[in-house]
Amino acid sequence: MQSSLDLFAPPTPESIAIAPDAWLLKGFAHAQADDLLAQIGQIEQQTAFRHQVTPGGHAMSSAQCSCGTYGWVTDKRGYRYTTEDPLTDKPWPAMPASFRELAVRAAAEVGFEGFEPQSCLINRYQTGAGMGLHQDKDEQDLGAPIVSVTLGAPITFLFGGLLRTDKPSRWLLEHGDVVVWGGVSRLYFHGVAPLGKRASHAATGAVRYNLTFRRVVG
Ligand code: MD6
Ligand code: FE
Repeated sequence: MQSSLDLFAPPTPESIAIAPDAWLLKGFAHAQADDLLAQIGQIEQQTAFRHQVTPGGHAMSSAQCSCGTYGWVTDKRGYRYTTEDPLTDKPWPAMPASFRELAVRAAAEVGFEGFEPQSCLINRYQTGAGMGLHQDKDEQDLGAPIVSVTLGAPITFLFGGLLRTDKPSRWLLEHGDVVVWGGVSRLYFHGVAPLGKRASHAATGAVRYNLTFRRVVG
């Protein structure tokens, strides 16, 4: 008996081009999502989510921590990467192998072979938290892509252009979705709309996590 239609095969993840050299991989991390959330719980025991302060003196609405060789830090002195967590004065928690493998696989899926992330910033959004339009430009290595993973409650992602005034397109990011971008759009402005009052997911309740994998130095 043979059939070309396997009703039990998982759906092939859809890859949607959202800008030049930028893709939304729907559900790409869905099968690993429980493991990723468990790893966040482990990381949280070695560091802590904190509302960092921008150079302008505003506390960010998302709470953040990092894992990997470098962590992203902001305070009144500016934005930068550090090898130590300023809360513990110890190195950031190690990046779990499952995090790295997912990021490498997602990057390769859209043609960025050999991506080796050095940093994973973990953002935690609660109701009303968002992130205004910004560029990711604190990395020395702008040749490498960025891989971003959504876990938990859905949020609206805004993807603009090279100018802050470019009108952003809007994309719903759901549990297990992965965004990969680099190349032409590496410095495009982007952000997320405030997490909606009714946004929730069985695995996290009214919380959304975002993992952002980056290469920091060449
Ligand atoms: C977020 N993400 O999704 C915020 N930056 O919560 C980002 O700022 C971001 O998703 C660079 C690349 C991918 C991203
Ligand atoms: Fe960003």
